[in-house]
Amino acid sequence: MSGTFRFIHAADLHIGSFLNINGKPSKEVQALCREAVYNGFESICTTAIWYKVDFILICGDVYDSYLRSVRGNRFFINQCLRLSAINIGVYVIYGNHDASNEKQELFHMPENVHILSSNSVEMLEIYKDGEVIAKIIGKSYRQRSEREKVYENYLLNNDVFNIAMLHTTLKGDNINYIPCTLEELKRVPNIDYWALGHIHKTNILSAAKPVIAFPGIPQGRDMGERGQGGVFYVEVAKKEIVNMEFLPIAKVIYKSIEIIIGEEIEIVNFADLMLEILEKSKEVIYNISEAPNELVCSNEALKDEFKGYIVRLVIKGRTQLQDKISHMKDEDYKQFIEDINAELSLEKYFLWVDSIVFRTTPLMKDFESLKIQNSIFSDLDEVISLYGQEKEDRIKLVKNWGAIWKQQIYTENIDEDKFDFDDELIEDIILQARQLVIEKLAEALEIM
Ligand SMILES: [Mn+2]
Repeated sequence: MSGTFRFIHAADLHIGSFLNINGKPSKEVQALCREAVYNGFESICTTAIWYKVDFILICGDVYDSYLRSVRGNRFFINQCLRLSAINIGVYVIYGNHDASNEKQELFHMPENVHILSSNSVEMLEIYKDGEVIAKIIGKSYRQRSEREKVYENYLLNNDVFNIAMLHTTLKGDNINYIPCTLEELKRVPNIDYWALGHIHKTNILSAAKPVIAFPGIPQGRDMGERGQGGVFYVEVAKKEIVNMEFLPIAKVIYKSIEIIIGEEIEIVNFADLMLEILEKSKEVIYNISEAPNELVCSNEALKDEFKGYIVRLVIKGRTQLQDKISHMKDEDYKQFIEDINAELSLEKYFLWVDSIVFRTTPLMKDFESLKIQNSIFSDLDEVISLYGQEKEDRIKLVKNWGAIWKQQIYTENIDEDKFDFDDELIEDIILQARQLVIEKLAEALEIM
């Protein structure tokens, strides 16, 4: 059919970076962590060939650093050459991590690779069977930060399917990575598809015309980049999107697993705790084959390449072990994790426990009976309730914790000297503070 084509929308490859993992996993897992980001791009190209797409879009951060390594550059080119052999085009804008910075490419790019200019907005016409089927418009970053609202110059007429590429935080007040809002993008006329990059989490912000979407990072590299990574696959016929899917790419997934102890079986020692952890972890391993992906996908071929999970265990619940847990020495903590990982050695998929976060509380009289005994406990609950989600008091509370805390949700320009936080962590801190106050009060009032 005339005007029918398909493409893949990817972003944030970060070639040159590796997966963070604690402890000493097997050599195979270590090698996997070193290679996973490279493998991710290779899988994207294999997928493109498998799905016979016409072109691939890469919306910024091809490389992890603008000092593109020889290896990274070579790898990118070699993969693009595979696509060139069957006429698949590659359209790239550079982002903050690989801003062009007037630096020369280390090698010549193959003819199928088109890197959009960093000097001015560039528009390319895409031909198929001698006809223009689409236009692609965009601009590469010149520096590590770009504050110009480039998308205001994304001006196209309405004759074919128009794709706009943009590397942005999609926040009106962010001056480093092109300030813009969803509404501003929607106001740009005649754009059918906004191919965004920069945010490492998959997010479809507008599902109808214009589609506005972040594919996220294809292969997460730390606990901040949890969940299945992948790309979008889009089919267009007669200027309309007729199919859009998320295709998983990541071979290794970072995951947080919550385990609540003490509900069914009483945990009296660390051996009990370990058994409980092993049981829950194995459930995760054996469920992988059923549903490793949260989003719709039909990428059966790649499912077989899935390798495993790097997990953070969050242990919650009431336990008589609380005293021992809170006085656990660093070396005992490390040994405990090592023992768990030894027990979980390679199944069909690996599961590596990277860290354990204890959010347990001691066994004690239930809170309702404490409230009856002393009204101070009701007062405590009232105070705590002031800090519910996104209230002014809560914002004040976090401010009071000091400048050492900094929300770094975009995993860009991470400030290593600051504690990163999210809503989940705030909840945890409040919960623990509440618990501590209850314990101390009960102790002081001698009602334990
Ligand atoms: Mn990025």
